[in-house]
Amino acid sequence: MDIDTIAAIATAPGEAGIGIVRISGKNAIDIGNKIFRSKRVKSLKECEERKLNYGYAIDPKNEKKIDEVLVVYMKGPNTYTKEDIVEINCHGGMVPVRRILEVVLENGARIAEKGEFTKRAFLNGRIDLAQAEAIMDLISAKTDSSFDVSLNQLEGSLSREVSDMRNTLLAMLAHIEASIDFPEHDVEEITYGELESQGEEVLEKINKLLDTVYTGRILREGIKTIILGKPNVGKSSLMNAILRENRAIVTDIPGTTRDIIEEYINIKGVPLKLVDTAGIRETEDLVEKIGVDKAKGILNESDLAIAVFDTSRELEKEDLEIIELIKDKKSIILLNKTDLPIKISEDEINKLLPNKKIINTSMIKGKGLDILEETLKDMFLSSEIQIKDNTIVTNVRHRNQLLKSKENIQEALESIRIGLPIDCVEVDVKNCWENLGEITGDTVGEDIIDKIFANFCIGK
Ligand SMILES: Nc1nc2c(ncn2[C@@H]2O[C@H](COP(=O)(O)OP(=O)(O)OP(=O)(O)O)[C@@H](O)[C@H]2O)c(=O)[nH]1
Ligand SMILES: [Mg+2]
Repeated sequence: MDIDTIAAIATAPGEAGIGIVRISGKNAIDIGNKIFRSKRVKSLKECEERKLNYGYAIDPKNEKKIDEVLVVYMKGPNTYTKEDIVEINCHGGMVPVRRILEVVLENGARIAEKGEFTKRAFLNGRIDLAQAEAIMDLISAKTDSSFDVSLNQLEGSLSREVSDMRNTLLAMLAHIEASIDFPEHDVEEITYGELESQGEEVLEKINKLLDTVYTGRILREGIKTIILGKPNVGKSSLMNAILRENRAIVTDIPGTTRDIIEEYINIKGVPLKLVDTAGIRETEDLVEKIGVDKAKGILNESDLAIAVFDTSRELEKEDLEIIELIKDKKSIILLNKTDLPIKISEDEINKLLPNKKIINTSMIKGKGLDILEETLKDMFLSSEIQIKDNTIVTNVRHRNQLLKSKENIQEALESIRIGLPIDCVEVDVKNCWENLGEITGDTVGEDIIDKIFANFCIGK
């Protein structure tokens, strides 16, 4: 294992109240000592552990002050990485953090790779792989609910379920070993019966976890919701009204929005990834045309469409095209601009789009938004998003491992049922045990570990 001392800037780049440089490894405290000066103490080592100490970071070459700092050291193994850690809090901003990092590197640390602090926490056995991935998910969470799920996973919810299943599989393997060692007829019969029920138990648990994958994706990415309609119907106005800010440009010129605009928002507990698009119409304008094509592309991969119509104008051929596009799609219809004289009736739309929720709105008057929000809540919160205390699979790698394990256990069960020799069963049970172990990192190659941590941010 790599045991050199690593360092990185732990805070986001840019101007901020404070910036933090973190050092981890066996020389961390020595390095901290070399660059920290304080009126109160001669050396960092004299200071109390886990307490912030006021002073200056200096360059030991010339004793020149770099910045005013607060420094803390923590001795392993009760730290994030299980190694000795020093954290230097300096003024936020690109220059002070970079300068302090430079002097730390000159004095014996090397720059940390992406995710290397967390990788050490994993390699040193403080957390398992699923928990390490949860940390990354916490940092990148875009919705409250996905944050909650990741926190659950960090606390070990998924790891516990995986470990329970692996224990059952180990018990199965022990049975199999016993029956190979004592191959009397009656032992074998008992073994097959018991193996079947244990295998079914594992399969059921895997299926239960796989059932959460759709919810997991929604929590991770939000319900991808496209706002669709012909030009000038009020799509961007709707986007702004939902976000309660002037995010998208609104004008009375048709074709105002050309590129897509994406934002995350939580509506009554429903995480949405809201996408405003260019109004759908035939156009000669090259830029607008690309925007229209993009909108149609996004519609295909969306979970929900909010189709907006302008009730102050008769239905036009573009509206009919929209109707055609969303006919078989989960969608909500907004009849907008109801503050103006109405030219489209709800009945007319109802005939063309039966069984769709239709809401009368006026973005100018702020009418109908509350009904829209309630509708979204009813549509998604009750049926599709059940977080509470359930373990939810949000990670694609975990899902793939579960799918592989499912195949393994199904094959094992098949062999048991048709009475194939016990060593055939053994192979599949063992594969299942290994594939599940890759989720928590108990059985996983170095290449996979490297790949996972390479997706982390620097300084974590
Ligand atoms: N009277 C009235 N005007 C509205 C309403 N909603 C939007 N508008 C106006 O309609 C015009 C177009 O609104 P946008 O939100 O830019 O429409 P859009 O669908 O995004 O248009 P494109 O981006 O061109 O496709 C603006 O002048 C809005 O102020 C409404 O409910 N009532
Ligand atoms: Mg627009």
